[in-house]
Amino acid sequence: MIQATVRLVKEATGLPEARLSADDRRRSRLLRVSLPLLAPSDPAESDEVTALVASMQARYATWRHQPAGSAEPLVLEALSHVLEESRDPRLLEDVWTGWHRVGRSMRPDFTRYVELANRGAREVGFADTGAMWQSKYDMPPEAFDREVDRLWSEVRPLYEALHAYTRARLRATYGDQVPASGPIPAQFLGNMWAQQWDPLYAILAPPSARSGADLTRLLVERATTPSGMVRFAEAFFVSLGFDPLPSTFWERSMLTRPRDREVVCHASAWDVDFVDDLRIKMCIEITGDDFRTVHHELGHNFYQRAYGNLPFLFRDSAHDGFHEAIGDTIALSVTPAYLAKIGLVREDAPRDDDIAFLLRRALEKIAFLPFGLVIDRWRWEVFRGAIGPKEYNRRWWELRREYQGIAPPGERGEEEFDPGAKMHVAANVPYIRYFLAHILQFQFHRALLRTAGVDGPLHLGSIYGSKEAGRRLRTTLEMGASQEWPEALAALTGERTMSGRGLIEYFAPLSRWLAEQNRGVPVGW
Ligand code: X8Z
Ligand code: ZN
Repeated sequence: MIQATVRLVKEATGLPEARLSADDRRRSRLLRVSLPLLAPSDPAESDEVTALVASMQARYATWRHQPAGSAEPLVLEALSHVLEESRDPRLLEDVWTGWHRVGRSMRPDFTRYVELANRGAREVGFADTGAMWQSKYDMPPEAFDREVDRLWSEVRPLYEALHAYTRARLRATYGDQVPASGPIPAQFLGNMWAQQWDPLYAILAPPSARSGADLTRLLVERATTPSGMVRFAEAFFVSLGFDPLPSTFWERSMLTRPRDREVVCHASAWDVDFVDDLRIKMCIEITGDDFRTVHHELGHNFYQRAYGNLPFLFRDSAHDGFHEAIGDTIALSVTPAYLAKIGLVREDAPRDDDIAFLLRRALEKIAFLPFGLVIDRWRWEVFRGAIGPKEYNRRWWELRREYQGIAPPGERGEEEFDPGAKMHVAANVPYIRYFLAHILQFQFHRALLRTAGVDGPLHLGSIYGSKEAGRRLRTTLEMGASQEWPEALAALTGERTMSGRGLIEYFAPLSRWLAEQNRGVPVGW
Protein backbone atom coordinates (compact mmCIF):
# COMPACT_ATOMS: atom_id res chain seq x y z
CA MET A 1 0.00 0.00 0.00
CA ILE A 2 2.78 2.42 0.93
CA GLN A 3 4.80 1.64 -2.17
CA ALA A 4 1.78 1.91 -4.45
CA THR A 5 0.84 5.24 -2.88
CA VAL A 6 4.35 6.65 -3.31
CA ARG A 7 4.33 5.57 -6.98
CA LEU A 8 0.92 7.16 -7.59
CA VAL A 9 1.87 10.38 -5.82
CA LYS A 10 4.89 10.71 -8.07
CA GLU A 11 2.78 10.07 -11.18
CA ALA A 12 0.20 12.62 -10.02
CA THR A 13 2.90 15.25 -9.52
CA GLY A 14 3.24 15.59 -13.27
CA LEU A 15 -0.47 16.30 -13.84
CA PRO A 16 -1.33 19.78 -15.10
CA GLU A 17 -3.24 21.12 -12.06
CA ALA A 18 -4.91 23.89 -14.04
CA ARG A 19 -6.54 21.43 -16.42
CA LEU A 20 -7.94 19.15 -13.70
CA SER A 21 -11.48 19.32 -12.39
CA ALA A 22 -11.85 20.65 -8.86
CA ASP A 23 -12.57 17.11 -7.63
CA ASP A 24 -9.48 15.68 -9.29
CA ARG A 25 -7.32 18.46 -7.91
CA ARG A 26 -8.59 17.68 -4.46
CA ARG A 27 -8.02 13.97 -4.97
CA SER A 28 -4.47 14.51 -6.07
CA ARG A 29 -3.84 16.59 -2.93
CA LEU A 30 -5.49 14.02 -0.69
CA LEU A 31 -3.40 11.27 -2.20
CA ARG A 32 -0.17 13.03 -1.17
CA VAL A 33 -1.21 13.16 2.49
CA SER A 34 -3.22 9.94 2.66
CA LEU A 35 -0.65 7.90 4.62
CA PRO A 36 1.26 8.75 7.81
CA LEU A 37 4.38 7.09 6.43
CA LEU A 38 5.87 7.46 2.97
CA ALA A 39 8.78 5.13 2.43
CA PRO A 40 11.80 5.98 0.28
CA SER A 41 11.56 4.51 -3.22
CA ASP A 42 14.67 2.40 -2.66
CA PRO A 43 13.12 -1.04 -1.99
CA ALA A 44 15.64 -1.95 0.73
CA GLU A 45 14.99 1.30 2.60
CA SER A 46 11.27 0.90 2.17
CA ASP A 47 11.40 -2.57 3.71
CA GLU A 48 13.66 -1.30 6.45
CA VAL A 49 11.39 1.53 7.59
CA THR A 50 8.22 -0.55 7.63
CA ALA A 51 10.05 -3.29 9.54
CA LEU A 52 11.29 -0.72 12.07
CA VAL A 53 7.79 0.53 12.79
CA ALA A 54 6.45 -3.02 13.05
CA SER A 55 9.21 -3.95 15.43
CA MET A 56 8.76 -0.92 17.69
CA GLN A 57 5.04 -1.58 17.86
CA ALA A 58 5.59 -5.26 18.62
CA ARG A 59 7.98 -4.44 21.43
CA TYR A 60 5.45 -2.03 22.86
CA ALA A 61 2.68 -4.62 22.68
CA THR A 62 4.67 -7.39 24.33
CA TRP A 63 6.59 -5.46 27.01
CA ARG A 64 6.12 -6.70 30.55
CA HIS A 65 7.30 -5.45 33.91
CA GLN A 66 7.30 -7.27 37.23
CA PRO A 67 6.73 -4.80 40.06
CA ALA A 68 8.18 -5.61 43.47
CA GLY A 69 5.81 -7.96 45.28
CA SER A 70 4.06 -9.10 42.09
CA ALA A 71 3.98 -12.84 41.37
CA GLU A 72 4.54 -12.38 37.64
CA PRO A 73 5.47 -9.85 34.97
CA LEU A 74 2.54 -7.64 34.06
CA VAL A 75 1.30 -6.31 30.70
CA LEU A 76 0.34 -2.68 30.18
CA GLU A 77 -3.31 -3.10 31.16
CA ALA A 78 -2.37 -4.66 34.50
CA LEU A 79 0.29 -2.02 35.19
CA SER A 80 -2.29 0.64 34.37
CA HIS A 81 -4.64 -0.83 36.97
CA VAL A 82 -1.96 -0.36 39.60
CA LEU A 83 -1.59 3.32 38.66
CA GLU A 84 -5.37 3.70 38.80
CA GLU A 85 -5.87 2.04 42.16
CA SER A 86 -2.75 2.06 44.30
CA ARG A 87 -1.93 4.94 46.65
CA ASP A 88 1.48 3.53 47.55
CA PRO A 89 4.08 6.01 46.24
CA ARG A 90 6.84 3.40 45.98
CA LEU A 91 4.69 1.04 43.95
CA LEU A 92 3.46 3.84 41.70
CA GLU A 93 7.01 4.83 40.89
CA ASP A 94 8.07 1.22 40.34
CA VAL A 95 5.25 0.60 37.89
CA TRP A 96 5.73 3.90 36.06
CA THR A 97 9.46 3.37 35.68
CA GLY A 98 9.13 -0.28 34.74
CA TRP A 99 6.78 0.45 31.88
CA HIS A 100 8.81 3.39 30.60
CA ARG A 101 11.86 1.18 30.31
CA VAL A 102 10.29 -0.17 27.10
CA GLY A 103 11.46 3.00 25.35
CA ARG A 104 15.17 2.28 25.84
CA SER A 105 15.47 -0.40 23.21
CA MET A 106 13.45 1.65 20.71
CA ARG A 107 15.82 4.58 20.65
CA PRO A 108 18.16 3.44 17.82
CA ASP A 109 15.22 2.16 15.77
CA PHE A 110 13.31 5.37 16.23
CA THR A 111 16.31 7.44 15.19
CA ARG A 112 16.73 5.48 11.99
CA TYR A 113 12.98 5.52 11.27
CA VAL A 114 12.94 9.33 11.49
CA GLU A 115 15.71 9.48 8.91
CA LEU A 116 14.00 7.08 6.48
CA ALA A 117 10.47 8.46 6.93
CA ASN A 118 11.80 11.95 6.19
CA ARG A 119 13.57 10.67 3.11
CA GLY A 120 10.25 9.25 1.87
CA ALA A 121 8.37 12.49 2.55
CA ARG A 122 11.08 14.55 0.84
CA GLU A 123 11.00 12.40 -2.28
CA VAL A 124 7.47 13.62 -2.92
CA GLY A 125 8.21 17.25 -2.10
CA PHE A 126 7.47 17.71 1.61
CA ALA A 127 10.04 19.40 3.85
CA ASP A 128 9.82 16.45 6.27
CA THR A 129 7.32 13.94 7.70
CA GLY A 130 6.02 16.43 10.28
CA ALA A 131 5.27 18.96 7.55
CA MET A 132 3.47 16.19 5.66
CA TRP A 133 1.32 15.44 8.73
CA GLN A 134 0.57 19.14 9.15
CA SER A 135 -0.52 19.41 5.52
CA LYS A 136 -3.68 17.37 6.08
CA TYR A 137 -5.80 20.31 7.21
CA ASP A 138 -6.57 22.28 4.05
CA MET A 139 -4.21 25.09 5.08
CA PRO A 140 -0.46 25.73 5.02
CA PRO A 141 1.48 23.93 7.81
CA GLU A 142 2.44 27.23 9.52
CA ALA A 143 -1.18 28.36 9.58
CA PHE A 144 -2.18 25.04 11.10
CA ASP A 145 0.45 25.43 13.79
CA ARG A 146 -1.02 28.83 14.70
CA GLU A 147 -4.53 27.40 14.64
CA VAL A 148 -3.54 24.80 17.23
CA ASP A 149 -2.04 27.53 19.42
CA ARG A 150 -5.19 29.59 19.13
CA LEU A 151 -7.37 26.69 20.25
CA TRP A 152 -5.04 25.86 23.12
CA SER A 153 -5.09 29.45 24.38
CA GLU A 154 -8.90 29.31 24.48
CA VAL A 155 -8.94 26.35 26.84
CA ARG A 156 -5.67 26.71 28.77
CA PRO A 157 -7.14 28.66 31.70
CA LEU A 158 -9.55 25.82 32.36
CA TYR A 159 -6.68 23.32 32.34
CA GLU A 160 -4.64 25.44 34.72
CA ALA A 161 -7.57 25.65 37.13
CA LEU A 162 -8.06 21.88 37.07
CA HIS A 163 -4.31 21.33 37.47
CA ALA A 164 -4.14 23.63 40.51
CA TYR A 165 -7.13 21.98 42.17
CA THR A 166 -5.76 18.50 41.47
CA ARG A 167 -2.31 19.35 42.82
CA ALA A 168 -3.75 20.76 46.03
CA ARG A 169 -5.95 17.67 46.57
CA LEU A 170 -3.09 15.29 45.78
CA ARG A 171 -1.05 17.03 48.47
CA ALA A 172 -3.76 16.10 50.91
CA THR A 173 -3.10 12.45 50.02
CA TYR A 174 0.65 12.40 49.34
CA GLY A 175 1.95 15.35 51.34
CA ASP A 176 5.16 17.01 50.22
CA GLN A 177 5.83 14.39 47.56
CA VAL A 178 3.55 16.62 45.50
CA PRO A 179 4.91 20.18 45.44
CA ALA A 180 2.69 23.12 46.35
CA SER A 181 3.48 25.13 43.26
CA GLY A 182 5.66 23.18 40.80
CA PRO A 183 4.81 20.48 38.27
CA ILE A 184 2.94 17.38 39.49
CA PRO A 185 4.95 14.12 39.51
CA ALA A 186 3.45 12.03 36.70
CA GLN A 187 3.14 8.77 38.66
CA PHE A 188 0.43 10.23 40.90
CA LEU A 189 -2.01 11.08 38.11
CA GLY A 190 -3.71 7.72 37.70
CA ASN A 191 -2.63 7.04 34.13
CA MET A 192 0.62 5.84 32.55
CA TRP A 193 0.98 9.02 30.47
CA ALA A 194 -0.94 11.35 32.83
CA GLN A 195 -3.25 11.90 29.87
CA GLN A 196 -6.60 11.29 31.58
CA TRP A 197 -6.98 11.62 35.32
CA ASP A 198 -10.44 10.20 35.92
CA PRO A 199 -9.18 7.37 38.18
CA LEU A 200 -8.34 10.12 40.68
CA TYR A 201 -11.99 11.05 41.07
CA ALA A 202 -12.30 9.19 44.34
CA ILE A 203 -9.53 11.21 45.99
CA LEU A 204 -10.36 14.51 44.30
CA ALA A 205 -14.11 14.66 44.79
CA PRO A 206 -15.04 17.16 47.49
CA PRO A 207 -17.05 15.79 50.44
CA SER A 208 -19.85 18.16 49.46
CA ALA A 209 -20.29 16.49 46.07
CA ARG A 210 -23.13 14.00 45.81
CA SER A 211 -21.85 11.09 43.75
CA GLY A 212 -24.08 8.48 42.15
CA ALA A 213 -23.04 4.95 41.30
CA ASP A 214 -20.18 4.92 38.84
CA LEU A 215 -20.62 3.31 35.48
CA THR A 216 -18.10 0.55 36.11
CA ARG A 217 -20.08 -0.71 39.07
CA LEU A 218 -23.34 -0.60 37.15
CA LEU A 219 -21.90 -2.56 34.24
CA VAL A 220 -20.33 -5.18 36.48
CA GLU A 221 -23.50 -5.57 38.55
CA ARG A 222 -25.39 -6.15 35.31
CA ALA A 223 -22.87 -8.87 34.31
CA THR A 224 -22.32 -6.99 31.05
CA THR A 225 -20.22 -8.94 28.52
CA PRO A 226 -17.70 -7.43 26.08
CA SER A 227 -20.12 -7.82 23.17
CA GLY A 228 -22.86 -6.43 25.42
CA MET A 229 -20.76 -3.28 25.80
CA VAL A 230 -20.56 -2.95 22.01
CA ARG A 231 -24.30 -3.59 21.69
CA PHE A 232 -25.02 -0.58 23.88
CA ALA A 233 -22.95 1.64 21.60
CA GLU A 234 -24.47 0.17 18.43
CA ALA A 235 -27.97 0.72 19.81
CA PHE A 236 -27.19 4.41 20.30
CA PHE A 237 -26.25 4.85 16.65
CA VAL A 238 -29.32 2.86 15.59
CA SER A 239 -31.51 5.18 17.70
CA LEU A 240 -30.20 8.04 15.52
CA GLY A 241 -31.29 6.25 12.35
CA PHE A 242 -28.06 4.44 11.38
CA ASP A 243 -28.29 0.82 10.15
CA PRO A 244 -27.08 -1.84 12.61
CA LEU A 245 -23.55 -3.16 12.13
CA PRO A 246 -23.15 -5.94 9.53
CA SER A 247 -23.04 -9.52 10.83
CA THR A 248 -19.41 -9.74 9.70
CA PHE A 249 -18.56 -7.13 12.33
CA TRP A 250 -19.55 -9.59 15.03
CA GLU A 251 -17.81 -12.52 13.36
CA ARG A 252 -14.51 -10.79 12.61
CA SER A 253 -13.90 -8.26 15.37
CA MET A 254 -11.54 -8.99 18.24
CA LEU A 255 -13.26 -7.98 21.47
CA THR A 256 -11.09 -9.67 24.09
CA ARG A 257 -7.43 -10.53 24.57
CA PRO A 258 -6.80 -13.91 22.93
CA ARG A 259 -5.07 -16.54 25.09
CA ASP A 260 -2.96 -18.09 22.38
CA ARG A 261 -0.99 -15.16 20.97
CA GLU A 262 0.36 -11.67 21.56
CA VAL A 263 -1.76 -8.83 20.16
CA VAL A 264 -1.82 -5.06 20.19
CA CYS A 265 -4.56 -4.41 22.74
CA HIS A 266 -4.73 -0.66 22.13
CA ALA A 267 -8.26 -0.12 20.80
CA SER A 268 -8.67 0.49 17.07
CA ALA A 269 -11.33 0.39 14.34
CA TRP A 270 -10.88 -0.92 10.83
CA ASP A 271 -12.56 -0.88 7.44
CA VAL A 272 -10.70 -3.75 5.93
CA ASP A 273 -12.14 -3.56 2.39
CA PHE A 274 -12.87 0.20 2.51
CA VAL A 275 -16.59 -0.58 2.02
CA ASP A 276 -18.33 -2.51 4.75
CA ASP A 277 -15.93 -5.04 6.28
CA LEU A 278 -15.98 -3.06 9.51
CA ARG A 279 -14.28 -4.35 12.63
CA ILE A 280 -12.87 -3.27 15.93
CA LYS A 281 -9.85 -4.73 17.67
CA MET A 282 -9.75 -4.20 21.39
CA CYS A 283 -9.32 -6.02 24.70
CA ILE A 284 -12.56 -4.87 26.29
CA GLU A 285 -12.77 -4.68 30.04
CA ILE A 286 -16.06 -4.11 31.81
CA THR A 287 -15.44 -0.53 32.92
CA GLY A 288 -16.97 2.90 32.38
CA ASP A 289 -13.78 3.87 30.61
CA ASP A 290 -14.06 1.06 28.04
CA PHE A 291 -17.78 1.76 27.73
CA ARG A 292 -16.79 5.17 26.39
CA THR A 293 -14.02 3.67 24.28
CA VAL A 294 -16.39 1.30 22.44
CA HIS A 295 -18.49 4.34 21.54
CA HIS A 296 -15.31 6.00 20.34
CA GLU A 297 -14.40 3.03 18.14
CA LEU A 298 -17.87 2.59 16.68
CA GLY A 299 -17.76 6.29 15.76
CA HIS A 300 -14.93 5.32 13.40
CA ASN A 301 -16.87 2.39 11.96
CA PHE A 302 -20.08 4.34 11.34
CA TYR A 303 -18.05 7.10 9.70
CA GLN A 304 -16.27 4.56 7.49
CA ARG A 305 -19.54 3.05 6.40
CA ALA A 306 -21.11 6.47 5.71
CA TYR A 307 -18.37 7.46 3.27
CA GLY A 308 -17.83 3.95 1.86
CA ASN A 309 -19.64 4.70 -1.42
CA LEU A 310 -17.59 7.76 -2.36
CA PRO A 311 -14.68 7.68 -4.82
CA PHE A 312 -11.75 5.98 -3.11
CA LEU A 313 -9.74 9.03 -2.05
CA PHE A 314 -12.79 10.68 -0.54
CA ARG A 315 -13.33 7.71 1.77
CA ASP A 316 -11.91 9.50 4.76
CA SER A 317 -13.03 12.00 7.36
CA ALA A 318 -13.17 15.77 6.76
CA HIS A 319 -9.94 15.84 8.75
CA ASP A 320 -8.64 13.26 11.18
CA GLY A 321 -9.89 15.23 14.20
CA PHE A 322 -13.41 14.61 12.90
CA HIS A 323 -12.76 10.88 12.78
CA GLU A 324 -11.65 10.89 16.41
CA ALA A 325 -14.52 13.13 17.54
CA ILE A 326 -17.61 11.29 16.31
CA GLY A 327 -17.76 8.43 18.80
CA ASP A 328 -16.74 10.76 21.63
CA THR A 329 -19.58 13.08 20.67
CA ILE A 330 -22.01 10.20 21.07
CA ALA A 331 -20.42 9.28 24.40
CA LEU A 332 -21.09 12.84 25.65
CA SER A 333 -24.75 11.93 25.29
CA VAL A 334 -24.27 9.07 27.75
CA THR A 335 -25.82 11.09 30.58
CA PRO A 336 -27.40 9.88 33.82
CA ALA A 337 -30.83 10.42 32.27
CA TYR A 338 -29.83 8.36 29.25
CA LEU A 339 -28.57 5.50 31.41
CA ALA A 340 -31.90 5.53 33.23
CA LYS A 341 -33.82 5.60 29.95
CA ILE A 342 -32.13 2.47 28.61
CA GLY A 343 -32.58 0.76 31.97
CA LEU A 344 -28.92 0.49 32.89
CA VAL A 345 -29.59 2.36 36.10
CA ARG A 346 -32.81 2.57 38.10
CA GLU A 347 -34.83 5.71 37.51
CA ASP A 348 -34.76 6.60 41.22
CA ALA A 349 -31.08 5.74 41.91
CA PRO A 350 -28.95 8.60 43.30
CA ARG A 351 -27.21 10.55 40.57
CA ASP A 352 -24.04 12.65 40.47
CA ASP A 353 -24.74 16.29 41.17
CA ASP A 354 -23.45 18.76 38.57
CA ILE A 355 -20.05 19.25 40.16
CA ALA A 356 -19.43 15.54 40.66
CA PHE A 357 -20.45 14.79 37.10
CA LEU A 358 -18.47 17.62 35.53
CA LEU A 359 -15.41 16.91 37.64
CA ARG A 360 -15.35 13.31 36.39
CA ARG A 361 -15.69 14.52 32.81
CA ALA A 362 -13.09 17.24 33.25
CA LEU A 363 -10.56 14.74 34.61
CA GLU A 364 -11.03 12.85 31.40
CA LYS A 365 -11.40 15.63 28.82
CA ILE A 366 -9.73 18.78 30.17
CA ALA A 367 -6.76 16.89 31.59
CA PHE A 368 -6.20 15.46 28.12
CA LEU A 369 -5.87 18.73 26.19
CA PRO A 370 -2.18 19.58 26.70
CA PHE A 371 -1.19 15.94 26.34
CA GLY A 372 -2.95 15.94 22.98
CA LEU A 373 -0.63 18.76 21.96
CA VAL A 374 2.66 17.65 23.38
CA ILE A 375 3.21 14.48 21.40
CA ASP A 376 3.16 16.08 17.99
CA ARG A 377 4.74 19.32 19.12
CA TRP A 378 7.67 17.05 20.02
CA ARG A 379 7.50 14.93 16.85
CA TRP A 380 7.20 17.95 14.55
CA GLU A 381 10.46 19.22 16.06
CA VAL A 382 12.07 15.80 15.71
CA PHE A 383 11.11 15.39 12.06
CA ARG A 384 12.17 18.97 11.31
CA GLY A 385 15.57 18.23 12.81
CA ALA A 386 15.16 20.98 15.43
CA ILE A 387 16.08 18.37 18.04
CA GLY A 388 18.44 15.48 17.53
CA PRO A 389 18.68 12.05 19.20
CA LYS A 390 20.91 13.45 21.97
CA GLU A 391 18.11 15.70 23.16
CA TYR A 392 15.08 13.49 22.56
CA ASN A 393 14.28 12.88 26.19
CA ARG A 394 15.31 16.25 27.56
CA ARG A 395 13.04 18.05 25.12
CA TRP A 396 10.21 15.58 25.73
CA TRP A 397 10.17 16.45 29.41
CA GLU A 398 10.61 20.13 28.73
CA LEU A 399 7.41 20.08 26.67
CA ARG A 400 5.59 17.88 29.15
CA ARG A 401 6.44 20.38 31.84
CA GLU A 402 5.59 23.43 29.75
CA TYR A 403 2.19 22.25 28.56
CA GLN A 404 1.00 19.68 31.09
CA GLY A 405 2.75 20.96 34.20
CA ILE A 406 4.02 17.49 35.07
CA ALA A 407 7.42 16.02 35.89
CA PRO A 408 8.90 12.48 35.77
CA PRO A 409 9.39 10.58 39.05
CA GLY A 410 13.17 11.10 38.91
CA GLU A 411 15.99 12.11 36.57
CA ARG A 412 15.37 10.86 33.04
CA GLY A 413 18.58 10.88 31.03
CA GLU A 414 19.21 10.22 27.36
CA GLU A 415 19.62 6.49 27.96
CA GLU A 416 15.84 6.50 28.35
CA PHE A 417 13.41 7.15 25.50
CA ASP A 418 10.16 8.04 27.21
CA PRO A 419 8.17 9.03 24.09
CA GLY A 420 8.47 5.38 22.98
CA ALA A 421 6.38 4.35 25.98
CA LYS A 422 3.32 5.78 24.18
CA MET A 423 1.73 3.55 21.54
CA HIS A 424 1.21 6.25 18.92
CA VAL A 425 4.92 7.12 18.93
CA ALA A 426 6.05 3.50 18.68
CA ALA A 427 3.49 2.82 15.94
CA ASN A 428 3.80 6.06 13.92
CA VAL A 429 0.24 7.28 14.51
CA PRO A 430 -0.11 11.09 14.33
CA TYR A 431 -1.61 12.53 17.51
CA ILE A 432 -2.75 16.13 17.10
CA ARG A 433 -6.04 14.68 15.81
CA TYR A 434 -7.01 13.83 19.41
CA PHE A 435 -6.43 17.37 20.57
CA LEU A 436 -8.67 18.64 17.77
CA ALA A 437 -11.24 15.96 18.58
CA HIS A 438 -11.37 17.02 22.21
CA ILE A 439 -12.30 20.55 21.09
CA LEU A 440 -14.60 19.49 18.25
CA GLN A 441 -16.67 16.96 20.18
CA PHE A 442 -18.10 19.70 22.38
CA GLN A 443 -18.79 21.88 19.36
CA PHE A 444 -20.56 18.93 17.72
CA HIS A 445 -22.44 18.02 20.89
CA ARG A 446 -23.79 21.53 21.32
CA ALA A 447 -24.91 21.79 17.67
CA LEU A 448 -26.54 18.35 17.67
CA LEU A 449 -28.43 19.08 20.89
CA ARG A 450 -29.77 22.21 19.26
CA THR A 451 -30.81 20.20 16.20
CA ALA A 452 -32.51 17.67 18.46
CA GLY A 453 -34.34 20.50 20.20
CA VAL A 454 -32.79 19.70 23.58
CA ASP A 455 -32.43 22.75 25.83
CA GLY A 456 -30.76 23.13 29.20
CA PRO A 457 -27.13 22.75 30.34
CA LEU A 458 -24.96 20.99 27.76
CA HIS A 459 -23.72 18.34 30.17
CA LEU A 460 -27.23 17.04 30.86
CA GLY A 461 -28.38 16.88 27.26
CA SER A 462 -28.48 13.69 25.18
CA ILE A 463 -29.29 13.28 21.50
CA TYR A 464 -30.33 9.66 22.05
CA GLY A 465 -33.28 8.78 19.80
CA SER A 466 -33.20 12.02 17.80
CA LYS A 467 -33.67 11.28 14.12
CA GLU A 468 -33.07 14.97 13.29
CA ALA A 469 -29.68 14.97 15.00
CA GLY A 470 -28.96 11.62 13.32
CA ARG A 471 -29.76 13.01 9.88
CA ARG A 472 -27.52 16.00 10.41
CA LEU A 473 -24.70 13.82 11.64
CA ARG A 474 -25.10 11.36 8.77
CA THR A 475 -25.06 14.13 6.16
CA THR A 476 -21.68 15.25 7.47
CA LEU A 477 -20.27 11.74 7.68
CA GLU A 478 -21.43 10.96 4.14
CA MET A 479 -19.45 13.94 2.82
CA GLY A 480 -16.29 12.06 3.78
CA ALA A 481 -13.26 13.98 2.57
CA SER A 482 -14.98 15.18 -0.61
CA GLN A 483 -14.88 18.81 0.50
CA GLU A 484 -12.59 20.93 2.64
CA TRP A 485 -13.26 20.43 6.33
CA PRO A 486 -14.88 23.85 6.97
CA GLU A 487 -17.73 22.67 4.71
CA ALA A 488 -18.25 19.56 6.80
CA LEU A 489 -18.05 21.61 9.98
CA ALA A 490 -20.64 24.02 8.60
CA ALA A 491 -22.95 21.15 7.64
CA LEU A 492 -22.81 19.86 11.20
CA THR A 493 -22.66 23.04 13.26
CA GLY A 494 -23.34 26.03 11.00
CA GLU A 495 -19.84 27.29 11.91
CA ARG A 496 -16.77 27.31 9.71
CA THR A 497 -14.03 27.51 12.32
CA MET A 498 -13.09 25.16 15.13
CA SER A 499 -13.81 26.70 18.49
CA GLY A 500 -13.36 25.94 22.18
CA ARG A 501 -16.59 27.75 23.05
CA GLY A 502 -18.66 24.56 23.21
CA LEU A 503 -16.19 23.04 25.65
CA ILE A 504 -16.10 26.19 27.77
CA GLU A 505 -19.89 26.40 27.92
CA TYR A 506 -20.14 22.71 28.80
CA PHE A 507 -17.81 23.10 31.77
CA ALA A 508 -18.98 26.58 32.86
CA PRO A 509 -20.48 25.45 36.21
CA LEU A 510 -17.29 23.55 37.07
CA SER A 511 -15.15 26.46 36.00
CA ARG A 512 -16.91 28.74 38.50
CA TRP A 513 -16.61 26.12 41.19
CA LEU A 514 -12.88 25.57 40.53
CA ALA A 515 -12.26 29.31 40.77
CA GLU A 516 -13.75 29.24 44.27
CA GLN A 517 -11.81 26.15 45.34
CA ASN A 518 -8.58 27.64 44.06
CA ARG A 519 -8.83 30.81 46.13
CA GLY A 520 -5.52 31.13 47.95
CA VAL A 521 -4.09 28.15 46.07
CA PRO A 522 -1.16 28.69 43.65
CA VAL A 523 -2.18 28.30 40.01
CA GLY A 524 0.39 27.37 37.34
CA TRP A 525 3.81 25.76 37.72
O1 X8Z B 1 -5.92 5.96 20.73
C1 X8Z B 1 -7.03 6.32 21.04
C2 X8Z B 1 -8.26 5.53 20.61
C3 X8Z B 1 -8.03 4.77 19.36
S1 X8Z B 1 -8.04 5.77 17.93
C4 X8Z B 1 -8.61 4.52 21.67
N1 X8Z B 1 -7.19 7.42 21.82
C5 X8Z B 1 -6.05 8.22 22.28
C6 X8Z B 1 -5.18 7.46 23.27
O2 X8Z B 1 -5.63 6.44 23.79
O3 X8Z B 1 -4.07 7.90 23.52
C7 X8Z B 1 -8.46 7.99 22.26
C8 X8Z B 1 -8.10 9.12 23.16
C9 X8Z B 1 -6.65 9.43 22.93
ZN1 ZN C 1 -9.88 6.74 17.53
